[in-house]
Amino acid sequence: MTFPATLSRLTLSAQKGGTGDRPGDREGEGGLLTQTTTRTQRPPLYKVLLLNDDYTPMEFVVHVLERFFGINHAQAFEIMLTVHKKGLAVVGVFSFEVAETKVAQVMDFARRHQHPLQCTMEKE
Ligand code: TYC
Repeated sequence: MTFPATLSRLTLSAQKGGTGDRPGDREGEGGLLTQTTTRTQRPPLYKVLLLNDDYTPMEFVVHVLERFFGINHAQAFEIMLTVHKKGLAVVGVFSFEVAETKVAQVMDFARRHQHPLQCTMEKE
């Protein structure tokens, strides 16, 4: 996956463009030099959200956070409680592909265990 670059072109007006000594010089073409700067953009990031429900066991959610997000037990328990009390929490921020994979892994794991746990992603 590649990300777009921002190109900005600065045109320098000059009566004479270069000496003609170097291959890039364009003497005899109106005396204009162009300079292009390239900025590589950062890839967009995506928040992965875990949603509360009334049925998924708390210990299952803690296990999901440990297993798929590498979160230690104490922090996983805290995040689970935040979701339980507030309705949702951000459990990580990733590239599109990684976020998509985490969401799919969590949704599949929950489905296989017949829990209604929901996991989604949104652009940061
Ligand atoms: N609310 C659930 C319960 O009381 C626990 C829970 C927490 C469920 C977080 C989902 O993402 C969740 N068993």
